[in-house]
Amino acid sequence: MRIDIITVLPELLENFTKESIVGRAQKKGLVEIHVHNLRDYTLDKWRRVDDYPFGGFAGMVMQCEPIDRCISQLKSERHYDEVIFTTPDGEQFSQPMANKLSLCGNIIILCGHYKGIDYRVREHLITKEVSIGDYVLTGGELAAAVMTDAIVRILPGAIGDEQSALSDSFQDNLLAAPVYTRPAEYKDWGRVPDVLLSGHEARIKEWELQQSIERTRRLRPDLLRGTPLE
Ligand code: 6GU
Repeated sequence: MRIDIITVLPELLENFTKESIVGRAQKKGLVEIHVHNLRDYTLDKWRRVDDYPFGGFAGMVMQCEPIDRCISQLKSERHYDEVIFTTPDGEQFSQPMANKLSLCGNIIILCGHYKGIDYRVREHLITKEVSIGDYVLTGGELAAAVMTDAIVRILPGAIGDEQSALSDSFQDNLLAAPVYTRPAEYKDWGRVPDVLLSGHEARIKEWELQQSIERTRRLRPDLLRGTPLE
């Protein structure tokens, strides 16, 4: 898989893509992440990529030309399954969307900024508009990082234990069960549940499922609406 991220703040994303599971997935050859500085694609001698909005509204608007030049260049090199724009008025990002995007060959993520982008870009170049939640960020870079992280970590082989991505909270619409590690007793904070120390695999699985259901009912009953567990 290949993810191309277009941004006016490449420094914000460069470290993120090198670190942790995303960094390791790249070294393993599971994904290539390329960060492009939008300013490298403007013909403006001041390297400006935004301008005042027609109509006299407040704020600045990202111009068509640098975005068009950058995306056209990428598209001339390979096929892209999606050209995503990060925007608070987009479709809400979710685990099913991450799952679907992780099956793509190549995607572009264009990070929104300022008051927005010239609407013609959205009509002519963008195939999918995505928000990561109902709050406003100063730019789309953190949203692009969130999406990239969620997509890359479920690529087969990205996480050491293949099982563990599938047993995540949300992967089956249930929150994950609590986990513990050594020591089995710490201060007076209570013991790790006996069943986890029993070595009885079937009983442990049963406990894990019961915990998941109980925590989901208590913390996120909305996830169970319309299911037999409601
Ligand atoms: Cl994708 N962008 C911005 N600027 N704010 C957001 C967002 C995206 N998702 C939630 N808030």
